[in-house]
Amino acid sequence: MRYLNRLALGAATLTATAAMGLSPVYAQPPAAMKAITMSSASTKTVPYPDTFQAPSRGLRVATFNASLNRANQGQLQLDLAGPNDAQAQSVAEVVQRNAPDILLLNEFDYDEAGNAARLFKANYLSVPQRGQQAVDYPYVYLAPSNTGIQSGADLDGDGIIGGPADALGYGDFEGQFAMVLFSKYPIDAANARTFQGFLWKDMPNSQLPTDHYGELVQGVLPLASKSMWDVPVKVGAKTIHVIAAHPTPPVFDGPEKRNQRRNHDEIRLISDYVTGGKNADYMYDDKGVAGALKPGSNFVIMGDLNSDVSAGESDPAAISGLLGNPLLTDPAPASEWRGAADSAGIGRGGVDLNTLGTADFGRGAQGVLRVDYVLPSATLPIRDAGVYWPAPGQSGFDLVGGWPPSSSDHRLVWVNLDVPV
Ligand SMILES: [Ca+2]
Repeated sequence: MRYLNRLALGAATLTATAAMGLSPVYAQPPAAMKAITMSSASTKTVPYPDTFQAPSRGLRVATFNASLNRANQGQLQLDLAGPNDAQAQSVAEVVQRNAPDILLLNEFDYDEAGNAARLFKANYLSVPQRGQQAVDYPYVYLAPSNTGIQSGADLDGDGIIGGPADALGYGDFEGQFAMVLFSKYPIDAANARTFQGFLWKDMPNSQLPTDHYGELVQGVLPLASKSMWDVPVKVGAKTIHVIAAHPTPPVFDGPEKRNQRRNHDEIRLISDYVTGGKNADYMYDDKGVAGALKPGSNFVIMGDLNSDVSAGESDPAAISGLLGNPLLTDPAPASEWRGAADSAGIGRGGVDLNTLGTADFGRGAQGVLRVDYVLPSATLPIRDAGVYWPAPGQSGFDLVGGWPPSSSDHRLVWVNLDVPV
């Protein structure tokens, strides 16, 4: 998530960089910062494979916050209309090197026709990036997001109505920071469920800040900052439910802690959904169907959950509860590079050497946190898991090193499941 970077840029800068065809977020970093980044190569290096095309890996599922969001509606489609967007190339190369069978991308701007997803497939994933093998995903799922939909109320309490922080989910336009699911296996879209419209006030014992949000606001405010999906994927004889979400970052709060609380409850919704039973009877999907996932279902929770159990500004209770849910397995994937925390420099508030880290928010921010998760149900045996975070000197480092990295501030997280394919 690059709110900080984007907010730090003035409108004039945005306009100028847009006119040059550059994404402002990916403008070249100051040389000094780059030098500091590159000088951290003293970290130990370990062998890192060029590719994960192992023949006996089982089913690979992965989540990746790809930062393929843009400042203006339609810009992502323009950027992807040709094959030369440098950031999209880097993202595609990360995907190709890991070659997941089922892939969730967070922060992928939504358009109803799915043009951006189609263009990303045709012009990037289908094109070998620097010698990698192309990847093909015949099945794609996308759905609307609450981001950028104006609430008509002053949600952030700054005395002004309008702007990204007054939208139902933070965003400059409808569908910014949305998500998309790619799959090599058939997606049962007819039986997919979405929870975009579920109202926060309808969660029992929620953390909804009722002092901050009046009754009128409570009547329209959804819990999901984007959405929560249950997308069934048919893999051989099995149906695996991909539970996808991207809870709001627990930052940019006032004393009411509205975002921290929403993040907590968005994660709790996921845990309640896969747990089911009486405690989950409260939830209803966008078709009006009540209730949670059927007990005994195979599922994989995927997404940037914006919460680390041990660092950052989230309330760790929800993520701790989710990771401890006995119905799922936390594979706790680590990156091979123990020095991953050094990629953006120093000053990371006690989370040096966070080997479970999946995102680097940089110096002066929150440093390296574990926020991206792939959590399979206990019914699905796990072979192995990892975070794609090559070290300096290793193949692929230039995709994730430097500041900002050429691909994303997040890393791809993968899990290999022992599922017949
Ligand atoms: Ca406002």
